Amino acid sequence: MKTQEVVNDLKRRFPNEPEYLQAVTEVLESIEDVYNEHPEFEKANLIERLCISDRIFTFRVTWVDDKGKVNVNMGYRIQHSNAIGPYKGGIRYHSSVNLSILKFLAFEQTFKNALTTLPMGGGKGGSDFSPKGKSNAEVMRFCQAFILELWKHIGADTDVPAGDIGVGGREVAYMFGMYKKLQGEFTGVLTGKGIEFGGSLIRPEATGYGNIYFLLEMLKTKGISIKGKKCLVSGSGNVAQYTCDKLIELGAIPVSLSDSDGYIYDPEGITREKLNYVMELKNIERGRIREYAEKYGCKYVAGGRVWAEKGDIALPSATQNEIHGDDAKHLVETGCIAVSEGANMPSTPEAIEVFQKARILYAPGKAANAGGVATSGLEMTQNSIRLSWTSEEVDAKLQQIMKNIHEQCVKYGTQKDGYIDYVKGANVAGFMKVAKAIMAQGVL
Ligand code: NDP
Ligand code: 2IT
Repeated sequence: MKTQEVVNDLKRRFPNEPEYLQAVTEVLESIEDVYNEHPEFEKANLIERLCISDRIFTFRVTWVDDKGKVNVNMGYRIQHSNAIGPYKGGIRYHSSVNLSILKFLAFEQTFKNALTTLPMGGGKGGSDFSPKGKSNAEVMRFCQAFILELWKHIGADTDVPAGDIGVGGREVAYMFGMYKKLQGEFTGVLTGKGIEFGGSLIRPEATGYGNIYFLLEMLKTKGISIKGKKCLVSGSGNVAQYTCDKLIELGAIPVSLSDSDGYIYDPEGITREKLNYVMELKNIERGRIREYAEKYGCKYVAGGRVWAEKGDIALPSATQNEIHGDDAKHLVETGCIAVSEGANMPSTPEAIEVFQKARILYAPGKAANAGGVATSGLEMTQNSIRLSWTSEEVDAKLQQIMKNIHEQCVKYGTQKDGYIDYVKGANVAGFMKVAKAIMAQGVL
């Protein structure tokens, strides 16, 4: 297999899908050597079978807004691979959602889920519907209309969706309620459910906490403490909030947050009290991060990205391709020692190259943010055994899983000079597990 040949072929077949091609290229470049050591993989055409999703559902979602207007959005679910378990992955509601973005996410999810050590395949879904500015009733009607189409394709043992951008506890609950009504069964079909109806403790916190647990493992390889480190965090949603929460608990100093309108920079640090305000602002009032700057009198940059500031550690937690090559150069030049990705594919290939050339600690999302889906896996386990574990139990399992993912990265990614290439480590470890499962199950 030659990466460039495969990518050229995929480019010809999917010319308008840059994010998908970006994610595939990165994985193929990482695995090229190990793949070529296994001629049986090539014989089984494993590459095409891994890059092309099992199936993709595309549908129209029709819903009525508060003014009585009938609206139409696109709906999608990508069932990428169920080689190692039921399809599993979040649902994204954002105006930018298209097939390319969901295909990249479903592809990445497959390897990420393999890394968690839990039996979950890869999938992703979503819509170009934007919950921003919509009333609760509108969001509910949209979620119900979305599930009215999707319910026949999902199930606790077939495909288990969860949250992602624009889909949090509120949306999961509406979708779960509609699924339950249509199916006539109370099952663990979605994860990220409310605690009263089958959700897991620590699932809301899991992605942000997991990212910091992974970061701690990386820092440990260099004997560096997180205490007192200034941390640039982007986004201000679920992942960003619980990233800040854990940083504060550990004595680090989160100094920034952002949303799609701009960013705030608070050199004094985002304290627990300020974070509580952000949670209220974003999760209940559904306001803009600009309001933080107005309340606490700090800097707000409309349209800017937090990477223009200076920090010891960068924790991108908003969206794909939010760190460009120039941002990466600026971060490295101003003393950033570690980048750990809460978001999926937030660094462009140019940015990754800058981080790795500078030999700083750099963890790709599929390793560092796997704590979210891992805890979804733990929610599925609790649903299956009809029990609920305590926060301490779930948190301990999450910490163990993040440690284990770090170990897999070290095993497969350590270079001759001792530098740990976490991109290679994560991609090779995830790939080998999925590849072995596909090979064992025959040509399907
Ligand atoms: P939320 O919807 O809770 O928050 C997303 C945040 O990112 C918001 O502040 C949003 O701003 C900002 N954002 C979204 N899109 C853009 C954009 N195009 N440009 C600039 N800012 C943007 O989502 P999550 O916190 O759940 O997700 C954040 C990232 O983490 C995503 O990449 C997601 O795929 C990834 N992730 C999430 C997991 C989870 O468990 N939730 C698990 C693993 C990864 P605004 O409000 O203005 O839209
Ligand atoms: O990108 C991700 O891993 C998620 N959005 C979480 C998926 C899940 O099934 O919990």
